[in-house]
Amino acid sequence: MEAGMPKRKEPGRSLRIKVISMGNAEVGKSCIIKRYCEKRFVSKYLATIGIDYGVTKVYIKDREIKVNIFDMAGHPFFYEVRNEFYKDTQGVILVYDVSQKDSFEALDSWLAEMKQELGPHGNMDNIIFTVCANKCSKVQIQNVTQGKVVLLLKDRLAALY
Ligand SMILES: Nc1nc2c(ncn2[C@@H]2O[C@H](COP(=O)(O)OP(=O)(O)O)[C@@H](O)[C@H]2O)c(=O)[nH]1
Ligand SMILES: [Mg+2]
Repeated sequence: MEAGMPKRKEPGRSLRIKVISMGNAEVGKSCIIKRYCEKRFVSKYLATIGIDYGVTKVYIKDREIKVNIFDMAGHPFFYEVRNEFYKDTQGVILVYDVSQKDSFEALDSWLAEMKQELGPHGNMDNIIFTVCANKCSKVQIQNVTQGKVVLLLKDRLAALY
């Protein structure tokens, strides 16, 4: 290789992982994903139609990991589109808005939708779930306490799966 040429990645060393976002419409799913993948924040609300897509790369121990994020539309209308994207998921970002208690309580039904779409033989044991409390700038009207989040993670997730 010529001196000064950028080193090319070895083919086959790149891993891909699939992550999906779940949560009610307008809780901020698309903003979180755009911020993470494109380092920008969108203050205007642009409703996701069906599915949006974000991609970024991370490096773990020099190994390139391509993170493919499928950003689901939260509106019930898009159920038929969403249900195509649940399978082969390795990571889930569950998002709620700290100022909208309903959006926290809805996380259960998002998990139930996923479970239903994966069917009786779908295995959720190896999927990593992350709960993301968004719009913390509205923290003074926060309706969901940290204790409740712990309860959801410990009891409800364990009971469901
Ligand atoms: N105050 C505040 N607004 C936010 C935050 N994140 C997103 N938003 C706004 O909330 C609205 C909905 O965001 P969006 O990401 O499209 O929601 P989605 O429907 O869950 O994908 C947009 O107007 C965003 O600018 C946040 O952390 N704080
Ligand atoms: Mg969206």
